[in-house]
Amino acid sequence: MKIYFSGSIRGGRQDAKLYNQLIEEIKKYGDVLTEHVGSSEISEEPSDQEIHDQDMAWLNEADILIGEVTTPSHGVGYEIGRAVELNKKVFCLYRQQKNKSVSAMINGSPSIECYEYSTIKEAQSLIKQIFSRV
Ligand code: 6IA
Repeated sequence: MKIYFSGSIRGGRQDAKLYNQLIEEIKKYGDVLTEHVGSSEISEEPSDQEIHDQDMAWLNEADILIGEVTTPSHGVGYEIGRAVELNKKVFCLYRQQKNKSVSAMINGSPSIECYEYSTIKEAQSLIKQIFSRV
């Protein structure tokens, strides 16, 4: 199983450690193609076009996309939309935030399953449920 994990980069890195914890959990179920999303250091960046083209190649290869969508990110939204068009299975996880809710275009899409969680334990349990069904 090839898994594309999406999480905010330029949209804000406040959840980077959490992404890393989620990726560690998701790795139990297959190969995560986008481990850098949970990386704590941003090393030398390739050009934007190289990033886009590489990520699209990985998305094409993936069986499933799992996004952590609490921190709004143009890139994550774009990847989710492209994944839906590619008929990939798409799951989004998010935490409840004050004065902020997940975009209706994500939460309202019949092609995307969204799940709220508040602790890493809950997220681990959701991930287990997701992979028991795909
Ligand atoms: O708009 P954003 O930057 O928040 O979009 C985040 C999403 O776009 C992630 O899910 C990634 O898949 C993708 N993305 C954005 N920037 C990069 C990137 N930069 N490398 C790979 N994918 C990216 C290089 C820095 C990296 C080493 C942390």
